Amino acid sequence: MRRLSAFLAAMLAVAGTARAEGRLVVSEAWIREAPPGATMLAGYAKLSNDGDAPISVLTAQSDAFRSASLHETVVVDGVSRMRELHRLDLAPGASVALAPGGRHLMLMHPRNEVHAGDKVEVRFLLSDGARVETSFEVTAAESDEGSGAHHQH
Ligand SMILES: [Cu+2]
Repeated sequence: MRRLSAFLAAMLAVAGTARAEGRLVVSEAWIREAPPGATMLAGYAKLSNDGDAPISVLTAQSDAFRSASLHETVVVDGVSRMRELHRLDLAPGASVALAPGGRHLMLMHPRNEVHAGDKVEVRFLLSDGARVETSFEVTAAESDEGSGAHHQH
């Protein structure tokens, strides 16, 4: 029995090194500071796949908010709207920007107020079961650049 499990462990080790694997890397991650009492905050970041297999990001979670999801902004009949994005595919070597006016991390109902300078832990869930823990920094919005961020749900 012991010999068999050692054999299996060796096989798994070999399989583990040979298998192509995607790897999500999150950088430049920030959350736009919102006025006190705001129930919705948006997070932005660069998501890259540093691995050698495709990955799919399914959603996000944060203990600091009652709900989190991935959103995209679409223009329907000239009106900018947000809708949930249920899957974000990243080919090996590809990266995608979550940026104002486009795809973003939607954080709803903060459990405590968040202020500029705070760090918020966010977890991305991948289709292969991987969970990627990241930290977003709350940052004050720069003047007018964010005025286009008023969307209708
Ligand atoms: Cu949104």
